[in-house]
Amino acid sequence: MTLAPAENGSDAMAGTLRMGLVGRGIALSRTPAMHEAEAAAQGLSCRYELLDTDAGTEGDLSEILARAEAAGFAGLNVTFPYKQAVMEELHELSDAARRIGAVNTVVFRDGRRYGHNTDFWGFSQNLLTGLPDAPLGTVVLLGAGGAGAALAHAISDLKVEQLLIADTRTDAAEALARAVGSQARSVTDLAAAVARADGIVNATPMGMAKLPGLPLDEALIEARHWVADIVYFPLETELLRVAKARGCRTLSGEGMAVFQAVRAFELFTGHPADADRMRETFR
Ligand code: SKM
Repeated sequence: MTLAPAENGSDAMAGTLRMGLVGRGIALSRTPAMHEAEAAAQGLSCRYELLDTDAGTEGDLSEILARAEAAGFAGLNVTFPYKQAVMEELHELSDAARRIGAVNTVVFRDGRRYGHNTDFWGFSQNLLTGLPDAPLGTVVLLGAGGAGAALAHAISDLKVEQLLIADTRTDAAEALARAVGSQARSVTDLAAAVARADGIVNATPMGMAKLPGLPLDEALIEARHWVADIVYFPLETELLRVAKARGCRTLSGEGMAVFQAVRAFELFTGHPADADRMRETFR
């Protein structure tokens, strides 16, 4: 990955909208395909690059951002493990990014860097469109990391009565519950929490192809639960497979991946994006 400057009129990249994803181990990301397909459908020339610090992208986060900005990128998506660290590199944060304490979308404009969190909106949209009748009385959220924080705020904004947050790092779960507000609390007795929950949401990496397994004991899952996962590779995680076999309503991470990209595309380009068209790239 070269991050070549685009200002030069003779540069082959001139007129091409450039964007990228910074992260570690991101070779299987579907985000480049979604952005490039949407741009092509809108008649825009676009190149979305993977800036994988595990696969040859040199420099630290600060240097990568500076090179992308100097090369004329419209913006960058940011993923594990940089969603918190990137906040130090920005001039302004959206309200959601500030509340959540994590940024997954950086927009470069007129020498300033703006941080947004589109995972937050992506999860809500996925839940509202994918499981529109899901009861939101009590929801158990597994994982209080960067993704968990975005989901906790999204779920609490959907007016759940009780959000129960579980993480092996109890201090992280407690801090997130405090940040979310009075309807959230951290739990250590997962069995008791799940027994009174309507829904279970996985925001841990458990179930990813490179981290197979279940984020909770499968014996706790009952048919009356709805179960959502944010992992999208594979689309059917072990959690969703078990939940479906129990008769639960399930929601994969596909929709969240699509909707976070929809909002990021709109922030990068200023053009509305078509979620159904972007979802087609998963077929
Ligand atoms: O927040 C998103 C990010 O924008 C893109 C991504 C991916 O392509 O794997 C994952 C999430 O962290």
